[in-house]
Parts: sequence; structure tokens; C-alpha cells
Amino acid sequence: MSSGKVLKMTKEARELFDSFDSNHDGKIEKSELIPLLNKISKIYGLPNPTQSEINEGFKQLDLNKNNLIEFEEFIHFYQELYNQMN
Ligand SMILES: [Ca+2]
Ligand SMILES: [Ca+2]
Repeated sequence: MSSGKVLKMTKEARELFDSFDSNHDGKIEKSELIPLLNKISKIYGLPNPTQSEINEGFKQLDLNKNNLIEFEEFIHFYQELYNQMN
């Protein structure tokens, strides 16, 4: 990936992350993840994720298992999405 693309991706990820971090603590908790996953599903034309898919997705995103998704964790996930889109 070119550095221009990485910058663009990071900016998009930041915007998405911030827009779902409703309490602005710089972390996404499970209740904040649900609308985010619903939005991503919509972008991809997929049905909304079920509760178990949300739990599964959360576990996969939460790399350090502290029950919160930090931006560093989110960007890993977003990069994979981004690579699939481009
Ligand atoms: Ca939050
Ligand atoms: Ca975490």
C-alpha cells in the first residue's frame, strides 16, 4: 500500500472511529460497536449482524482483551476492510 493510501485510510478510520465513540473516551465499547457494525454491513449490502456475530466480531477486534476497542485495534480491522474494497 502506498503511503498516500495509508494516510487516506488512517484518516477515514479515525473519522469512523470518532463518529461511533459516542462518549468520546477514545475507545469503543461493545454498545458503541453495534451501530458501527450495522453501518459497515449496510455499506457491504449485508444483513445486520446478529448478537453472536457482534460478540465474535468484538472478540476479534479486541486484540489485548480489555473489553474495549482502541484505535490501534480498530485500524487493523479497517485496513483489512480497506484492502478488500480496493
Ligand atoms: Ca467510547
Ligand atoms: Ca482492546
